[in-house]
Amino acid sequence: MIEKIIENLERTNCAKDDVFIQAVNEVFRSLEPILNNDNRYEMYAILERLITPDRIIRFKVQWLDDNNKVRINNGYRIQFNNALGPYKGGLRFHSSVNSGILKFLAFEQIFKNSLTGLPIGGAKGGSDFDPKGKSDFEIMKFCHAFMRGLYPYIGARVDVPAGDIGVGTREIGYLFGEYKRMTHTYDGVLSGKPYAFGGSLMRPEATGYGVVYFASEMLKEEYGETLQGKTCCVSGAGNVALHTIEKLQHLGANVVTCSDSDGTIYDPNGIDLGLLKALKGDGRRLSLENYSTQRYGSIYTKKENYPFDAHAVWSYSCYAAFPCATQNELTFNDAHSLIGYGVRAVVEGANMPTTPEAITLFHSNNILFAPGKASNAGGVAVSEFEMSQNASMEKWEFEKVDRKLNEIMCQIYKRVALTAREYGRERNFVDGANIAAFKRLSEAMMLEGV
Ligand code: NDP
Ligand code: 2IT
Repeated sequence: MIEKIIENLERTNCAKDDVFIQAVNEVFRSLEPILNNDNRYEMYAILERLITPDRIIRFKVQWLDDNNKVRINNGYRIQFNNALGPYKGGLRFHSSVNSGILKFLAFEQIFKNSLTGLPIGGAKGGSDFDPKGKSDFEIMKFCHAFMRGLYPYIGARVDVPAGDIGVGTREIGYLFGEYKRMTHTYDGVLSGKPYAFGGSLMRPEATGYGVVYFASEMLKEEYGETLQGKTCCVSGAGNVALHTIEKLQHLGANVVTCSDSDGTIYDPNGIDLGLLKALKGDGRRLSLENYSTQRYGSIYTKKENYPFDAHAVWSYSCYAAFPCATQNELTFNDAHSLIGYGVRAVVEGANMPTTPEAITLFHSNNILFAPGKASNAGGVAVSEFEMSQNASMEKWEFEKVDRKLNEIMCQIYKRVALTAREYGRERNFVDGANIAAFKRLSEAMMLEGV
């Protein structure tokens, strides 16, 4: 059955859908043990319905740059599935964005959101707008124009977008301002808002902190170990990477790497987070080369000086690796290198950063591997906390959000590990996550009827 559905998917989708097909393949391969035991999945065509988005919205975004030149971009929102609650998921602004990448992200999001146990469906959106080199005013004008295309399709009980690559608190603030002007309503239609108007404390930190909470629980349960004193490699230098590094450092780990699309920093004395934030925090995008000129003992490797299909950031000895930049950034060659250097655990902060071949290699070498849909779910979980706070007009303390985030990450780990064991896939957290998420989602779809 799975083969036929994938064949059909490959036939009906276009070349840029390769990452979407990769994500579907990964999920479906995990589901074999559960599909064989229950013919209701076939009767309700659950798999076919799961890979078909409810709605793909595409709109034109026209705006004026600082020279008053007219610029045009594509805007998208893919509302994939709302069986469990309002559509929920981030917006990505990056030159690589197209409908295939957003379909993969929205598809992953429905499983991630299911795993949280919270009442949220899955969606993703964004634009091929490239924020690099744009002035603050240009970012603002673009966000306003983007929202003018998006606002008819979203709502606090309909679809609640948030941030992703290229979209942080600043962009969400501009998007919210325009939504308010267009609709005359002041409600929680976006999450990740500035604290001044409805944002939750800890949403900026949530994804990265959640990744480390998940890792700590997994390492405690599986190895009886902690991150204290351990060497860790992190990739990326954006929202997720910065807060993953921050929490790892709180727990006494030594983080020795970070990276961006142009290169990698190796700092054996431990990343200087203050310096890194000065270069990359709050949407800043200064080159990491500046880090090496300002920090004695650190080494910068430019991307073009590194062999094809391998990445400098994974060429160092570490106990745990945290890919936190983008999809398919940790390849088979990288996995081989990490294993050679003695890595014990790989915990995804980004969405699908590890290629299928690399995951197989980790599994066959008994390396603990945590898939992003489980380990990076802390961001969307705190987004849902923000929706709750907005709906009840409450403001929760930092400590309360932090405690609830920690609890939810530990619960996700337990759900994933127990499900893997129950289906004879002990320590295979990819299968555990996919099966656990699928069970909750498919039950809801069957209860709602066709
Ligand atoms: P940011 O835009 O804040 O940071 C992205 C980082 O990744 C930047 O350092 C960027 O470098 C780097 N990067 C982007 N594309 C590439 C590339 N092709 N090669 C190498 N480096 C690259 O995004 P986030 O930190 O928010 O997102 C990172 C990942 O985490 C994404 O996969 C996202 O989907 C996922 N995620 C984000 C959540 C959130 O709450 N923000 C929640 C859950 C998952 P440069 O600036 O040079 O492009
Ligand atoms: O991939 C993700 O989970 C996000 N970008 C965050 C989504 C959200 O709604 O907070």
